[in-house]
Amino acid sequence: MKKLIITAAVCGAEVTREQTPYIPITPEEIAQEACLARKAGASIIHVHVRDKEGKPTQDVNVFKEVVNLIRSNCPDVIIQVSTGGAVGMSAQERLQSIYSNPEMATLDVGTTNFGDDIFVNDLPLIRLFAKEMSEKGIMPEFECFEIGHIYNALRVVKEGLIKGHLHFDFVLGVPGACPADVRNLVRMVDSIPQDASWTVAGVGRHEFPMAAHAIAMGGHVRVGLEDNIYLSKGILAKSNAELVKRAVEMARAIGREIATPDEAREILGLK
Ligand code: KMH
Ligand code: ZN
Repeated sequence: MKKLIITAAVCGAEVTREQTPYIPITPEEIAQEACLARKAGASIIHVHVRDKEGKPTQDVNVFKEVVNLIRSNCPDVIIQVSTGGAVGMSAQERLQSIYSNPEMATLDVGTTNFGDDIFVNDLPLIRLFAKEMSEKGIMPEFECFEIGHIYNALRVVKEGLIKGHLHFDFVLGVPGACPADVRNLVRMVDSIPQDASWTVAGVGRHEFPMAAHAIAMGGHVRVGLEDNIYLSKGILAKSNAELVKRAVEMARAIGREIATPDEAREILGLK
């Protein structure tokens, strides 16, 4: 099995200070959490940013500030910015993050129910994001909330908008979207090309059960406060690093080694 790539989704758009005091909000806090997560074993940091009031923003200047802070404090980590932003943002607003010079960006490849809301990712938006990322040499990670989303990704690949190695993230357990169930995961893994790589992000209490399946199946893992704020039932994680450390321990327990950022670059075909 290849070494395990751990992505830390350190902040997200939805989690509030009321839910957990440990969610990083300012650029300094986000960068600090990113670097501690790197030290704990993460090789990719999935980055969202917040405005001064703690609300989600896709402001390119805030992204640049966070990207620069992460690069100066932990230069080797792979930075993956979110183009998902938050529900209700326009496509142009969401796309701003890719102008902060990241190596990777998420590309949400389908519309989905997202709790009480609808997270809109129609094909024209997907094509626009794919084209812009390709032009800038940014590697997309295809965010799939449903199995059908995989086929949207494969469609834009067929249309020539994305070239090179393909990497998917199966986000399972979002209320209203595909449940976090091992049978769903297996079906999704079977639906991507054989030479593609994949990771799984289990939402809420599904974070570690999904990680366990992925570690055993040869996939990769995303953890972090964006997806789950608990270390165990009723116990808040005090940092992203604690969640990363748990994933590292799970992998080591079954003999799977952890990828460094450079090893992750190799696996993902990143230059
Ligand atoms: N905040 C969600 C609506 C992504 O980062 O690309 C979208 C999201 C996915 O988090
Ligand atoms: Zn995200």
